[in-house]
Amino acid sequence: MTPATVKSGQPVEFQVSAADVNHGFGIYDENLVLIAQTQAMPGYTNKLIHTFDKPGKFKILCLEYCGLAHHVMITELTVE
Ligand SMILES: [Cu+2]
Repeated sequence: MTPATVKSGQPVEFQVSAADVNHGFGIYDENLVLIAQTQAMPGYTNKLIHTFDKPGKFKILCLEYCGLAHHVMITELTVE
């Protein structure tokens, strides 16, 4: 994900696509509560606009079972 750091209080546009099969793109707060989500689909770019109201570390997890590596589809977003 580029960039991996965004600012709080400003809308962030996520452009989400996939290179192989359908995936889910879920953003979770520090308590692992889902706060925003969209689908990641091959050949299509979904736009998700979210404004983070506070700084912190957020997790991005795949929301749709996509294959054997589904459980390792995780990354972190820093909100300053
Ligand atoms: Cu998955």
